[in-house]
This record gives sequence, structure tokens and C-alpha cells, in this order.
Amino acid sequence: MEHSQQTFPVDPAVLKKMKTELTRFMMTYKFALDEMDTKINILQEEFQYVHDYNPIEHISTRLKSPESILEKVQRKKLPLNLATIRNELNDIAGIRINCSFQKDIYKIKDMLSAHQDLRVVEVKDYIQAPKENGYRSLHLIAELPVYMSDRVEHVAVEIQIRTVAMDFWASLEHKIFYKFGEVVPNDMRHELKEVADIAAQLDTRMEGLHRRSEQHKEQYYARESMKSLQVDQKQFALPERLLQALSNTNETPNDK
Ligand code: 0O2
Repeated sequence: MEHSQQTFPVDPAVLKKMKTELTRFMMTYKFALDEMDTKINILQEEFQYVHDYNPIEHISTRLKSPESILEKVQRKKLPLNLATIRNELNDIAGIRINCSFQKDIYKIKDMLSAHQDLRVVEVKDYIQAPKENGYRSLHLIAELPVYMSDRVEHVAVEIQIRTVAMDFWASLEHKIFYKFGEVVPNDMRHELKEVADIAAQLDTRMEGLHRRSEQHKEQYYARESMKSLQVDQKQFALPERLLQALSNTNETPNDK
């Protein structure tokens, strides 16, 4: 018992210094998440304005707790110091973006990748290649600069981008099975995969419906725009029979 205590720094001044260092360390990740949150909110608002459509349903962020960091360091058998933790653990800051449709996932990835201050260092595409259990999601590890009072830190953030259907499956699977590893019985493993495939079919069908509704909207607006014309900021009704009669004369400007 006594020898394990001897390895622990007991000097309160040292402990206090370590706590301050750890707090500053964690703060850099919190600031990186704040920056990501702002970036994504801007994308969302601007996209809504330009395209009259919001591809993001929900955003959540999480900072890994010191206990989880310690657990992961021990699991990976890494030396316990802040420099190693910074270099080896990429998911201390995590952000999850839930999109409406699968195509939006790649749109958001491209928009984020275009940010000059954000460097995508790793991409894991579990949508093109789902995990054996059926897990689908796009994971990016991105690094962004965080300006502290006395230095600039390049901080890694794990960005998970997925549809609401993928998120529904992953959240419940996490609750039920994830981290049970090999313990999941075969029949349940099989059913879990089937349910993931059903969720993927839902995504495909909803995306199809969305595409059709967009086409319908375009055709509707094209028809509506033929019902009036504007001259000198005045709106005039445009009778269909007038357009038809004029078209029937077959007279086009090039004929003259
Ligand atoms: P938690 O508790 O959600 O944070 P890594 O050890 O992170 O370097 P790994 O595990 O290969 O390497 O990274 P990967 O595959 O990108 O997975 C990282 C995160 O994705 C996990 O974090 C989960 O959040 C999620 N994830 C990956 N696979 C699954 C899965 O099969 N089911 C569910 N529900 N989520 C998954 P953590 O730290 O493992 O867990």
C-alpha cells in the first residue's frame, strides 16, 4: 500500500501546478469545440439563407472527462503525460453533426474541409464501408488553431457526421451493446446488422422523397412564374391564352 503512495506527488504545490496545467490543457479542447460550434452555426445559417434549406438537424459537443482520458491512456498502454495524450488521443474534443440526408454529410464535410484554418488529418468513412455490426457514420479528425494568451495550440477535434437514422441506430446500439465486444450473441449480432440496414433503407427512401419534392417545388415555381410579368416594378397578370396566341404566330425575334 505504502509504496504505491510514494510514487504520487504529495507536495500540495506540485499538485496545484498539475491541476492548473490539466485545466489549461482541457480548456484548449473546450475552446476548439467553441470554434467548431461557431463554424457550424455560420454554415447552417448561411446555407439556410442561400439555399432555403437547413441540412443540419442537430449538433452536440462533448469533452472527454479526465477519468475517460485516463482509462483510454491505460487501455492503449501509453505513457501518462500531457504531450503524449495530446499526440495520441484525437477524441478529447468531440462534435456530432446530425444531418437530414446522406448527401448532406458529404456536403458538410466539403464545406468544413474548405476552411483554411482547419486541417483534416484523418477520414474514416463508415458509410461507404460500414462496420461489421452495421455502424454507419463519417468520422473526421480535424486540427484547428486555438489562440491562448501566450501561445497557439493546434488542437484535434473528432467530428462525427451522420444522418438522424444512423444516429438513432448508433445511440441505441451504444446503450445496448457497444463495448460488450464478443459477448453479443450471434443471433442478436445478426439482427443488429439487419436493423442498421433497415435504417440505411429509410435514409435512401427519405432522400428519394426529398428529391422528388424538390423537383415538384421547382416545377410549381416555374409554372407560377409564367403567370405574371414585371415591367417598371409593376406586376402584370399574364393571361395564358395571350402567351399561347402569341406563340401560335410562330414569330420569334430571329424571324425579323
Ligand atoms: P464513446 O464512448 O462514444 O466516446 P480510437 O480508439 O478512437 O482512436 P477507433 O475506436 O478506431 O479509435 O475510432 P473510431 O472507429 O473512429 O470510433 C470512434 C468513436 O466512434 C467511438 O468513440 C464511438 O463514439 C463511435 N463508434 C465507433 N464504432 C461504433 C459502433 O460500433 N457503435 C457505436 N454506437 N459507436 C461507435 P469511443 O471512444 O469508442 O466511444
